[in-house]
Amino acid sequence: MNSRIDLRSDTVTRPTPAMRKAMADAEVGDDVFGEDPTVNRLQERAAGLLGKETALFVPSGIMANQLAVRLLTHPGDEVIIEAQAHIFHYEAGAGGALSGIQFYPLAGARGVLEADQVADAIRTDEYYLPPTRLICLENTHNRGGGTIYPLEKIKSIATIARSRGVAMHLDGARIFNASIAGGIPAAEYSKPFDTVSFCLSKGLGAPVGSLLMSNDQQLIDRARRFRRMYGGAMRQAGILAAAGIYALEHHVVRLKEDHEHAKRLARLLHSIPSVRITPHHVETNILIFDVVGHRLSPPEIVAALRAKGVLVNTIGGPSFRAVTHLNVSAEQIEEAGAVFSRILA
Ligand code: TLP
Repeated sequence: MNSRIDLRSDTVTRPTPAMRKAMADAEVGDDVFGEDPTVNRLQERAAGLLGKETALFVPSGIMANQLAVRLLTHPGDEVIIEAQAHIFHYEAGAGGALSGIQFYPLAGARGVLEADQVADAIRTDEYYLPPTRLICLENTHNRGGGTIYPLEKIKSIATIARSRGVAMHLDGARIFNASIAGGIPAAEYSKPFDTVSFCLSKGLGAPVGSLLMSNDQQLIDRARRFRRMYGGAMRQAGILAAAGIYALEHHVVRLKEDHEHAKRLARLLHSIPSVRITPHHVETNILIFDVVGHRLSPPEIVAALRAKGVLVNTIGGPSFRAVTHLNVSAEQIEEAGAVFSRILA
């Protein structure tokens, strides 16, 4: 192992020895026949945690999101989405390519939309307009800076959606970060949605996998068909599911440490004159900050930090992203802070 401090994403975590043991010991079967007991157990547990009837294990968060889009729309439909959302920004154009939909992106405040913005964007029922079929929200919001979507705003948007016959999908890749930070059960957040996804491979520290949940068994049966079509049907996937079960049992409550680390790093960054960050905007494990008036360009800053063992990403313009996770300790946060002040001073 090297001593670098990797803040590029919470996707970079390595399975712990105990997680690897759970994987090695997993009872498995062929999941294409529905016979992998560990996958079945993970699906039941995930559905229970999110307060939904049924769940499907899929290889990635993108597949979970794109299955939802496919299930809840028809080609030519319109999907309302926040303009920085992962589904719109980072999924390689999948919504158009795989579901034939178009997006109606709306600018949110750190990723959060207001109900009246959404209400105004829902199309009236004219034959020459694209039918609004789906609203996708993201909680926490990645490019918003790990923002927790306020439950009241979700409920207001859902009320409008229901009254206009529009479906709702939650990209809950980091829903447990929202739940732990805000003290609201994940099932409460997920209640207003027709479909919900979450990722095991982010802050929860599993190597692979996401889940798609719904109360509608027929919808999840169709998701299984599309998962097959997209090449995501897996065989002895219980080895991966075991890591997921382990993560749900051992790595949820500890997310609060990541949040404390992120808040501490935000304060350290705030004390550097060239850095623009609002520490109280850091609600979970993602920090977004700008560096202004520095002689180095953003890619040069990334390279200089990397040379000192601290890895972060640029996310456009003067903006950078740092993400805390279970492979970053409190001491490493202090070390990273010292490296940031040396490079950015
Ligand atoms: N996010 C990744 C990158 O793709 C940006 C990261 O490093 O944060 N929804 C959200 C909100 C996500 O942040 C991500 C991954 C996904 C979905 C997709 O998950 P995967 O990578 O499992 O397909």
